[in-house]
Amino acid sequence: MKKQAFTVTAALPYANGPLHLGHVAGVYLPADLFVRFLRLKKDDVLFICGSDEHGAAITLRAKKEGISPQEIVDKYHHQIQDAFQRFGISFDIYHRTSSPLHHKVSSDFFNTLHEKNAFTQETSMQYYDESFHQFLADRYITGTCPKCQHPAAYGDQCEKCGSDLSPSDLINPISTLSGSTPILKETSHWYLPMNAHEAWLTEWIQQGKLDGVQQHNPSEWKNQVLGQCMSWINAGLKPRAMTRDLDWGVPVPLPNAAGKVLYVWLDAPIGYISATQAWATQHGKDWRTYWGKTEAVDRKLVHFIGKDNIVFHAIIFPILLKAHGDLILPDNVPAYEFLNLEGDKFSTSRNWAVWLHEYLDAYPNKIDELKYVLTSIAPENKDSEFTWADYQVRVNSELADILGNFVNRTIVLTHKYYEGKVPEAGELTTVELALFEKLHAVESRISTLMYGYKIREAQQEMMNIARLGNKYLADEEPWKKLKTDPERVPTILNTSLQITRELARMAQVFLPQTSHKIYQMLNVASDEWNTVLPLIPAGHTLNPAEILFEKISDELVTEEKAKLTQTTTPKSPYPAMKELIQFDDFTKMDIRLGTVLSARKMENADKLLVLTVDTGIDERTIVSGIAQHYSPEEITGKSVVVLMNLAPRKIRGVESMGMLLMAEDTEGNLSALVSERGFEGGPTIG
Ligand code: B3M
Ligand code: ZN
Repeated sequence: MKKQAFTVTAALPYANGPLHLGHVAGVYLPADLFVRFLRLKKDDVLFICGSDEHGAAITLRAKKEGISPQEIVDKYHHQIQDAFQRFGISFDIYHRTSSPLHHKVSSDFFNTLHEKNAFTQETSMQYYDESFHQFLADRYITGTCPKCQHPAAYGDQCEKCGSDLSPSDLINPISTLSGSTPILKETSHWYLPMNAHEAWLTEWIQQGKLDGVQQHNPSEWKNQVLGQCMSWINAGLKPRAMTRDLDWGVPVPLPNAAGKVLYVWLDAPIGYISATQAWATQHGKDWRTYWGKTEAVDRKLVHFIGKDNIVFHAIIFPILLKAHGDLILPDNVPAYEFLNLEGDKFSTSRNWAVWLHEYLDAYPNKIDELKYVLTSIAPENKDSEFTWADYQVRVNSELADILGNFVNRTIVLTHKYYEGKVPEAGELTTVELALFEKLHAVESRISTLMYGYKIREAQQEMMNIARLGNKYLADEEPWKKLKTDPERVPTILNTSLQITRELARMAQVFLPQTSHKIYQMLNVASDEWNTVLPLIPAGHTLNPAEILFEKISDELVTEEKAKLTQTTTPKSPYPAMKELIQFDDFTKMDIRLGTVLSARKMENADKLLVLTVDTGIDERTIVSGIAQHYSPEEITGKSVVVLMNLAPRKIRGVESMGMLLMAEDTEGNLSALVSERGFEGGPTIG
């Protein structure tokens, strides 16, 4: 039989924000457990990930934070990488798509496809923002959804009704750059004629065959993945643009393509290949080993992703891989549904999230607790929900009361009765023999479940080992038998210690730190999977017992829930900051110092003063709403900051030319930005 080997990828997170528990539960943790299992099985495996640093997801975030796209990706790449590392996600490499290597690999990939005539070039009319001289990516256009009338749908999707849209579907489109109505302008792009690939895709997805040769077993694919793929294909695949007019991304490596970059969903999956190349170079290996099959090795490509990425990994990327040639297509695409949080969707903009890095900061010693809970509720086949109360129950009544309790009793009793030395087992009874048989069955069930991506159930099987152990101790009651049947006690504890060792072996996949602690208590080195579990010899000395899991307090639950509500309904006395403006917006303002020559109250208006201000270039009238903060006498003679070029406006019949700049405190008191120094000739301070 061919040896099987794996190249496992986890979706490249956009480097546009931190990771939350939804990302972790629905991609990275299951991928990591799968890989840890394969490594323990001594399968050949490479685990690939990295930051996705291109596309509108990045440029929009940069616009929002008022910094450059490069600064955005640098900031979040490092934050994400650090959180993965602290949480113990064991990628072989965490690469990034802004790297020169990735730019080269994806350009070469594009060129290969271009040379093979995999693309067609087409012109079309696309929305263009005239004031920004820019074609608008789908996400830069908002408008009314044609299906549900939601007024703030995006050019690619309506987040209210979930419809996939294209910008031309939107009613009253608006550019988010300028707020104005974009015009349609001709542009030319390279398209992937997906329609031309329907026939082989159908055979490949439904039967797992490529050119008649069996590649994978479709019955191992999740129903949702098969279902989504077939509904795309049945609806008819359309040509899809693989390039964009954008100034951020991998430039299209062809003449006459200035200002055009590769579509992010073209370059991002190629990121798996460039990351492999980076790793291979570092380790003196040939990257092709991980992307090809040989006579001897059946290499399986596995993509762990969220359900919103299915079409890209199960349809578009396979078309690209096949068109390129000499590369394997995915063997499976385990896609996860979504995790919700305390009854609501995770939302970055509403800050309705538990952020991974914040959890790690607060609970650096509760990493396995989080892994356990997230795996228990992993959204494998349907959406699921994280709540802090459920977290508490699972840690306290499962990890602490079952697993922790069993290991602790076993070690503590051995210390108490035998000074920490493993007692010699007497003759095993049918109870022990049945128990060992069950252990063996659990081990092989875990193996089957893991190879079938049923990671949640596999973890439950590991817990069943602890349950078996607890029941064994409760049934046998060594603390009573010490008096009634002392001959049996060494056998019971010896057996419990062997169960503990099996638990530690399986926990290497699910609870690595806990496994490490148990091995330490047992004072033995960690075990491989593919061998019969070695027995701990009689007379072997154990280390002292250590508590594996502390109980989660009610206070922790209350505090964490409070944190969620606090950040969504700010108690701050300050109003939220207004939307960011660009430097260009700011420089349009002509701001100067002026001197108030005279001031009077506006008749019949409590709030208004009519001022005559010397601006250096003129004397002008300004009506200002500061009467409740300054009397005419107080303000006369003061230097004030004047916004000079605000369009004139008639206020109660008096034409006001410009505006005084004021600052407002939390009580609503205004103070003029009065200069300490006298006015000398109206310098521009803007
Ligand atoms: N960054 C989308 C996402 O995070 C995208 C995945 C790329 S995988 C090649 O959902
Ligand atoms: Zn809609």
